[in-house]
Amino acid sequence: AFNSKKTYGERIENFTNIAARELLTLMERKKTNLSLALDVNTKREFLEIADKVGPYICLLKTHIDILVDFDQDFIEQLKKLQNKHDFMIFEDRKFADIGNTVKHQYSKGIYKIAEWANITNAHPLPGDGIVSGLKEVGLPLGRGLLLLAEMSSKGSLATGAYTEAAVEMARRHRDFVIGFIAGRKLVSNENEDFIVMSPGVGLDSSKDGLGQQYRTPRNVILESNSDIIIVGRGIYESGKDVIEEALRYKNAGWNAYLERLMN
Ligand code: 6AU
Repeated sequence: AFNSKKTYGERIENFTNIAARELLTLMERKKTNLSLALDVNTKREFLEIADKVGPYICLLKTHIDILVDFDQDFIEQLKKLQNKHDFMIFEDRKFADIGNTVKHQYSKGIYKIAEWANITNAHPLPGDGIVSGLKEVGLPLGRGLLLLAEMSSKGSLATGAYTEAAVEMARRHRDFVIGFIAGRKLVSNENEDFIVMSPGVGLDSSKDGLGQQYRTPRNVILESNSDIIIVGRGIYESGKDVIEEALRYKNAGWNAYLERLMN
């Protein structure tokens, strides 16, 4: 069967990368394909929402550089929540420089991303060197990388030949590149598997005022064969209870997946 017809659990064997195997195992165990994009600016808000939503997600997505009060204590608190709720961490760093520079950005500075983020992402724009640089740091630590093959925003330049080149780049680094940020499954060869994560998911609005475009979990998972829905403001800025909203997205994402398996 094609990988979109296989369960998350059945796909573990398609990967050698530790982070990919761990993620698929966790999704199967916790029955969730929901990733929370927690784009808030204070430690207090972040940790409070992460503690509430933690039980319903497979992956907590961070933008570590938007915290106004970041410190080492934040990382310790984050790790505590990770153990308490059993989720993985994805730092949405969108690396975009030459290999030597991203290596430093990934491992050093004040954030030391490689030390705590199971997964991070990069633009394929600079060429293979960006993957090689990140891999030197991340692979020995059991980390995984996603390439931004498409973007959810209006007018994105990541289309057509660029998207195809991203897939080719991923193929050359199968040990470290575990998948893509994209709106749909990009490879439908059953001998080849990549995990696709889709941002721009919302049930109540179709766009924000700054170019973001939203689609439903059903559209993303069932019709476009993506694997993980990334939801931010739809959960924590709806004005409603965050736990109820998280459950709503978790159920929508998981039901779309179950329907895909049965089709
Ligand atoms: O649900 P939202 O719109 O509140 O948040 C979407 C999240 C944000 C973006 O930085 C991120 O998803 N994102 C990405 C990622 C994950 O790489 C790529 C993209 O094309 N669009 C997008 O929104 O944290």
